[in-house]
Amino acid sequence: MRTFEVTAEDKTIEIAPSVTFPAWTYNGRVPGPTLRAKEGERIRVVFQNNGSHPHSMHFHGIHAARMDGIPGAGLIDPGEEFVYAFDARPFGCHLYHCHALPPKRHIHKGMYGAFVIDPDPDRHPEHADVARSRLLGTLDNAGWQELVMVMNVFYTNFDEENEFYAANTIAHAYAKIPIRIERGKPVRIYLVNVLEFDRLRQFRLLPRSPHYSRRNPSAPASSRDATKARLASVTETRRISPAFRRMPGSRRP
Ligand SMILES: [Cu+2]
Repeated sequence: MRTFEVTAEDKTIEIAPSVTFPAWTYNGRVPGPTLRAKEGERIRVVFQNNGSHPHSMHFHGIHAARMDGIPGAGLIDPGEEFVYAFDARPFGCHLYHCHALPPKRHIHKGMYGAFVIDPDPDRHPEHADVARSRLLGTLDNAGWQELVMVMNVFYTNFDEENEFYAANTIAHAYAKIPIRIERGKPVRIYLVNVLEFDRLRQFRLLPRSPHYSRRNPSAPASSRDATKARLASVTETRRISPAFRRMPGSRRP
């Protein structure tokens, strides 16, 4: 059993230097905390609404209808608490978000986050080594560099057209301060796109060097592999795990 505590609260956040945004948040941050569990593990999410509006948590994945976080099933008023309980499945990189009406508004205000379910190696004997590499807490997983990136967007002038595009909220932050990764150690990125109003956006890796490959991260990639891995397109509210070593049979429901 794994328990998470999540509180909804109104909070003004900074989305670019000196640009503030009146957000609705999970745990005071946008995106909300990344919730991670092992496939099949029982999850309890104790959700407290300290915000000014009704809110919920709607998890992508499989669970009972009464745990769906929609009106009548876990959508709660300010001051209330609800406990979502379900088994983590299927494994993969998922999204959770508020499903109060209209969801578009609640998502734009900042109510979303990544929900990662690691595969259980015992359930995937034919891919146990790859599953172990994805399972947090294993030695195999410790050999990876893992990043969570939530691609998000904000409009700040009420026109419902996006002005600030970001990964993890702060516009251009990684352009100014690149993410440092260790050479020779494989990288796995959990990428979630919660873009509103625009349909398509691309995620690009722009390395100069051939140090990565989708098939074997320790081998130099062919230029064809590199091109394929470099450009992954994700559509609105889709999520992918463009790990440079993908798990065969990885399910993306
Ligand atoms: Cu909400």
